[in-house]
Amino acid sequence: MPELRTVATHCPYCALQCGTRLTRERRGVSVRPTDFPVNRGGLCQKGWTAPALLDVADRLQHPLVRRNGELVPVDWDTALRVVADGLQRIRGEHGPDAVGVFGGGGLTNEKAYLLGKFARLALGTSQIDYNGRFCMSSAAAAGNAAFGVDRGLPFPVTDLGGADVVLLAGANPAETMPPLMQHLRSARLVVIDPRRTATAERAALHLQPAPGTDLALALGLLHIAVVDGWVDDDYVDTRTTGFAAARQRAMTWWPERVERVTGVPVTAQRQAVRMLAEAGSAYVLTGRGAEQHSNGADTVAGFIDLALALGLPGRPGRGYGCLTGQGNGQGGREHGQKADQLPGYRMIDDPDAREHVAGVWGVAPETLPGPGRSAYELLDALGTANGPRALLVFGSNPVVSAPNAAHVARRLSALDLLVVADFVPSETAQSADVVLPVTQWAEEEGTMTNLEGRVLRRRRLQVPPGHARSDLEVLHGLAVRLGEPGHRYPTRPREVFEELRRASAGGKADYSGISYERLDAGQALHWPCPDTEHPGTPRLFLDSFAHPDGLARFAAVEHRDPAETPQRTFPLTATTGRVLAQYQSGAQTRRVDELNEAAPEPFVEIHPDTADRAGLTDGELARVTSARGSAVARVRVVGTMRTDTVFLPFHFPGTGRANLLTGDALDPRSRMPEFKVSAVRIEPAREVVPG
Ligand SMILES: Nc1nc2c(c(=O)[nH]1)N[C@H]1C(S)=C(S)[C@@H](COP(=O)(O)OP(=O)(O)OC[C@H]3O[C@@H](n4cnc5c(=O)[nH]c(N)nc54)[C@H](O)[C@@H]3O)O[C@H]1N2
Ligand SMILES: Nc1nc2c(c(=O)[nH]1)N[C@H]1C(S)=C(S)[C@@H](COP(=O)(O)OP(=O)(O)OC[C@H]3O[C@@H](n4cnc5c(=O)[nH]c(N)nc54)[C@H](O)[C@@H]3O)O[C@H]1N2
Ligand code: SF4
Ligand SMILES: [Mo]
Repeated sequence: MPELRTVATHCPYCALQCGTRLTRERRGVSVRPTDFPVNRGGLCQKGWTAPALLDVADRLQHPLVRRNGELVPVDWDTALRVVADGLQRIRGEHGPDAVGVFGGGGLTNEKAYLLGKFARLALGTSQIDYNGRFCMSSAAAAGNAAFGVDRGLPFPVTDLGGADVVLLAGANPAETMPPLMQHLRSARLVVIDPRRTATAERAALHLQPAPGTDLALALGLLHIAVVDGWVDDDYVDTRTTGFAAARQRAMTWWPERVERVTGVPVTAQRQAVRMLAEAGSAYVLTGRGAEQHSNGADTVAGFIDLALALGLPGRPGRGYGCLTGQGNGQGGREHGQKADQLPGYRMIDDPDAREHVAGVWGVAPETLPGPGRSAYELLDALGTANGPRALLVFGSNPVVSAPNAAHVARRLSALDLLVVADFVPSETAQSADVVLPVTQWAEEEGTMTNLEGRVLRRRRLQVPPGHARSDLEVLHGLAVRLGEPGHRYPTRPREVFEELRRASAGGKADYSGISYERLDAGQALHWPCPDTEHPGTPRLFLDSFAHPDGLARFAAVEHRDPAETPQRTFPLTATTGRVLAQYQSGAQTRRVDELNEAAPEPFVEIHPDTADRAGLTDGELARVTSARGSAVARVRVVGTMRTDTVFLPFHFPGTGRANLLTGDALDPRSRMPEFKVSAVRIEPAREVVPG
């Protein structure tokens, strides 16, 4: 394909997928925002600086194989043969489940689809999951249970522009999706966040609960809605089921009890409910702050219950949604890279689903493996007696981003074979046995599905440097060396998409009516889109919910404490999250000078009194310690913090990893780790004997 001078595409980072136009200038690639509806001419600092990613100094340009402890450049055939031989040997000795695959929510739809197919067919393994488990799984579990389908926002972002009131539970879009804030300009915001974030600064009402207590708060808000007479009885009767049981649970959460557990004053609780109930147009949105808990799925269910009681979901100008995170966080969870799923958001243990997908793949249904382990459980099992002995990583950097990170790094090093496909030497790639250099956004074609369920085209501007190949070519190359027919693993994204359309047909996330032609003609297509005349579905649930009876389900949920609560040795709660200028594990953004200058190092936010008691002053290094270990970070004294809580961003490597603190507790339903609560103590780093 020739190089172009300019293309319309989308930002490589988050799920907002801001529209951009890239142009090749004499001095490199320049980016401009387009008038795309989600960003309408806006970009955040990461989007503006994204072209720098295309030529970072240590861009991977050759396959690397570890020899005598060193990663050395080799040609592609050698690298792929080393991988294929290793996989064959391990499979031969230990069976197909001895090979694991770890995918990512940043992969295009085509890559996510082909990765799932490759795992189930070429490797025959059940052991595939992806980093979206750390991101979307709690909201997905609760959304599926309540509505019968899981799409982050069941309405376009632009609908928020007409809102009077928006409740944001554990989301900080002023830093994590800045251009989204223009759609919230005319709304009064209710923000639930233990920290006074940039988003909370814009709020009409900021509720500041202790981390891990959101479910008590949600139950308390439902309690107030019932007692103060705000429940929309008509809607509850005609569009939902299960209210009586949910209501009964909420009745024990009277406001004073909620205040004792969460720290949110009774008056503020009442005000929040009144604001939502009295608004003509109101939305409830959740983010990772409410979701990344060992009770994350129930917590989201609690907020959905509140939204249902107030009659919001599935009505024009109202709704519930979850702010999906990664660039293809939505599509990434629909095409079969999740342990329990097949394409079209089908379940892998459903006989009809297996038959349909096996038919498209041209194999017998019984050859498809069953469900595998969830992301953390997969990482935790690596190199153990029953766990995988080889792992292929496509699109994640778990050495930095997985919970209990020191343990995960040990598990990775216990493998016989670790293979990482990436375009930069991430911390995980640096510890691999084989590193495969791949193309990135502006060097490839494909589709992404943004947080509104809208399918978008990623377009190629230029050729990759050196010997980088696309992930699709890598999968093809490995598959044929494993003895698979090559035609099963097309390398042209459009061909993969055509197959994905057929595989998704009739599923919940039905893409069968979506084509590159329609997308290239500028059509806005939100799934489900079951045929080529279908206009797509920007708004779900307006007539009915996706359960067979058309009704939404209340969930009768009960609050429980996080896996760890503060006690004598670890008297504080550490929570974690994001800053504007860094993205995720930082593998990409820490390589962009302007972003690194804006957010150069790990830090810990702490209340002045708490800092005083710990003998800490602003700007010095602190050691934060949990039952797992310690992280070192620079102290930021912040007057608006809760005195019982500290905050660390998770974007930094080495001893600054926030995930050295986080533990192995998982939500029983979604298998989401408890990223947002660890019991810790904090002390000056200089007084601690290194070791
Ligand atoms: N700049 C930037 N933008 C990003 C990303 C990034 O890494 N950097 N990542 C993208 C991805 S993948 C995702 S998932 C999204 C995430 O987007 P957000 O959900 O907005 O991000 P977080 O910072 O993880 O969490 C949001 C807030 O939750 C709060 N919080 C912590 N504990 C609790 C709690 O117990 N209860 C409540 N209610 N709140 C709590 C934190 O203080 C934080 O302000 O962002 C996307 N956009
Ligand atoms: N403590 C704490 N930990 C967290 C969170 C938190 O809030 N707190 N949030 C969690 C959440 S929500 C998320 S989403 C995860 C994210 O954490 P990670 O999964 O580590 O995400 P990234 O840093 O985006 O890593 C993606 C890697 O894949 C590479 N990559 C990008 N695109 C492609 C591609 O198309 N192909 C290939 N082969 N490689 C690609 C990038 O260069 C990078 O090295 O972190 C989780 N970890
Ligand atoms: S908000 Fe997300 S998609 Fe938009 S420019 Fe920033 S990182 Fe890119
Ligand atoms: Mo995420």
